[in-house]
Amino acid sequence: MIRTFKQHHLRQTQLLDGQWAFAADPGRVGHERGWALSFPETHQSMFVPSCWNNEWELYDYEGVAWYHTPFTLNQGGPIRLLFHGVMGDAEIYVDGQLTGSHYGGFTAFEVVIPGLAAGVHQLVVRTDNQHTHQTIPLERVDWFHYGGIIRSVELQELPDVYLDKWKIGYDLNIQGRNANVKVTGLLQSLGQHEAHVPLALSCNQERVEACHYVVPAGGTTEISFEFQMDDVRLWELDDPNLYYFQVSTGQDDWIERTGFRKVEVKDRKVLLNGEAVYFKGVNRHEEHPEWGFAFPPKLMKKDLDITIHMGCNAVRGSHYPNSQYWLDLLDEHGMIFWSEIPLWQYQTSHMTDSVVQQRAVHMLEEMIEESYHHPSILFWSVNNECATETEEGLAFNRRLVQRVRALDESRLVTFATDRPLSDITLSLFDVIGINQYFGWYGGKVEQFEAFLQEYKAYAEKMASAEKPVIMAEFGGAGIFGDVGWEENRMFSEDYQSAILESALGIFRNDEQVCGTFIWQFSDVRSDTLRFRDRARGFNNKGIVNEYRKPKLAYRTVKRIYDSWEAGEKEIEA
Ligand code: ADA
Repeated sequence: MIRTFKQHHLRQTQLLDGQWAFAADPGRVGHERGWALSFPETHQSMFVPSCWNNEWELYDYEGVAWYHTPFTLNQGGPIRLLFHGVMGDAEIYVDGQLTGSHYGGFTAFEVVIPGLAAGVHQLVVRTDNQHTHQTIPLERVDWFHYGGIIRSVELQELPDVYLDKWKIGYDLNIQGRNANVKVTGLLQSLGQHEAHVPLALSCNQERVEACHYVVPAGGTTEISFEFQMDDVRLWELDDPNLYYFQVSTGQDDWIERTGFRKVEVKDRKVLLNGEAVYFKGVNRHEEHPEWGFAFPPKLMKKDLDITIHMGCNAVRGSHYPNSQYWLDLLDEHGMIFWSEIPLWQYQTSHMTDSVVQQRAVHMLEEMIEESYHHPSILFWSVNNECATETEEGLAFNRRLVQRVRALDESRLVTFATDRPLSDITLSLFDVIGINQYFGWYGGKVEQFEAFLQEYKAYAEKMASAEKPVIMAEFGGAGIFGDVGWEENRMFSEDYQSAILESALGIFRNDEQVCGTFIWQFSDVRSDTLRFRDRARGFNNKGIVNEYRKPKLAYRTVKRIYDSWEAGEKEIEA
């Protein structure tokens, strides 16, 4: 499952998911031995999508691996292979030929082949999830570097003229409930002859426009439709209306879904459709001990049910772009999402490295392009806990923020800083995310109060006092089942719950704070090689454990979040 709705009725698509041949390549000999053309006979089988670190003997494996599957085309012609997520550096071979490559684990990429004969073909993927000082994320992170083809692989058979890069943008007038909508895209020809193509656009199955276009042989025709929509039903948290747009040529089609809503910042508040929202959130890794990053749709629904039951209205997708199915669920349930790239704890040496810079920009571009239509996403976040007190950090983040704004003016740009009292990048952002762990890594939880005062003074000095603050991470670890009589005993469920209760109370009473994202939703597997102090090999700050069993903190947070209303009125009450 890729989306919760069908994106094509006409375009022939098939999922290539299932058992593929698999060979780990710790010695990196596959190229030399020609595995792209002749796969090693001593292979094992591996389910796609999945993470190899959930399989026998590959628990800790980080490095190169090769995958192979045959696929069959009933008719010859152009094809598009769509990889929804391959960890690391990927190379794609069809019938032994290198046909595409991609860097970065959490965003989709495609390989278009203009002509392939009917019959059976061989698809080989080589992927390398070795992490270094130039990868995103870096080698040292506080989660696990799962490897593999983590999301579905799709084979699409394309007509000679196909639809590509379609996008829905709009300007919304909230009072008038109308929108100027712009739908743009390309007609791409892979054919030998000029083509005359009919094109129809509809919204919720009602025809909006229909025209004919000429597409030169092997060329591209750009299309743009602009029209006004009246009586628009907004995407609201308690009434998340969604609109389906369909473009069709009669031979090819593209269906996308979006919602109409406006997000802006005013007087230290984030406004959604003109109303202040208080974010009752959690940080969630899209990870599970049995599936790694290949998180099954059924469990996504379960995580969604748990977060809604807990009284949340927002999730931070820490620390990488999440799958489209999850975002679809959030869209459908009126939940807010903060989306980010895994730029986690980069120091100046990393941020001045041109390879890192280029990869980061590219990941942002891919994240925004892939997830652009989800109304649930209000925030694009460009980094987490990087050296943003330095000039190098400032220059790098300026570049990232500019790129995000150039691609999407309709959302807020944010980041999560763990050095808020010396951060020199505050002015770049719409909303300031702060990560602080008083009561856990040092100090007492009550210190949050004084800290927020200090931050206020610092933000004034940095001409950023009007920017809303989100407490993007805070919390402590609690080992599931470890409850007792002692007060403030670290790692007990009791102490974890106490930290969250006090912290949430302090944040809710501070007028510059407009939301709280608890660290974290569930316990996640950590990297014991590089993070040696993580008990059980997990980051235990989840308010549910890795199997989604609630800890005491879960019940505490539910009680608190349920007692908060989302709007501004209640803050004053
Ligand atoms: C950081 C980081 C998280 C997690 C957390 C913790 O703030 O952003 O990914 O590692 O600390 O548990 O210490």
